[in-house]
Amino acid sequence: MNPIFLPLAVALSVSVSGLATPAHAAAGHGYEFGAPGKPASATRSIEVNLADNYYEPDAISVKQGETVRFVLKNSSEFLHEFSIGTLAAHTEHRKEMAEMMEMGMLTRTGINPERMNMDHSKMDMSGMSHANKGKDMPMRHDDPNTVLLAPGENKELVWKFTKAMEIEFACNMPGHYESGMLGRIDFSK
Ligand SMILES: [Cu+2]
Repeated sequence: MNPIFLPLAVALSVSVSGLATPAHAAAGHGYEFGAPGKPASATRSIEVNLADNYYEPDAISVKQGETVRFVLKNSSEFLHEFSIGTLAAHTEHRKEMAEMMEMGMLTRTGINPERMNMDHSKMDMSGMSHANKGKDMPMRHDDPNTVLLAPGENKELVWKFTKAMEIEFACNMPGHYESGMLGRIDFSK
């Protein structure tokens, strides 16, 4: 297995015969501050606009125990991320995103499926027919605290905030966080 692929699999999983799943689990991706929420349990929606390179709003307030439905819209011309996490997790995730950019799996405007297929073929997928590659290995982004939005795209993320701690939402595309694409999450009583 390409050693570079392992962190990538965590951030931007591909369903490769379940390979991504054990890697994911082994990385111990529990979230101390919360968990993916059920849409039906959401008590509130928060709309967040993703722009170049900032969020509107750039701060939100949540209650401990609350499930929030984030309604996300990328109104810009570039690929952006909405990821909820600790500062340390975001720092790690930025390294993974930088690697994905270097490998051409991500570009400034989107995900590169051709490059993704190339990387699959390095992972003993050589026996599979080309047709199956496309069909059986759809790319999915299954880190449940993170979504990637292509230009113009709308997505939702439902999150249950279980523990008040220092977290933020952030875009870890190279250079974006550094230029201010992050948002504060405050816990209210
Ligand atoms: Cu961004």
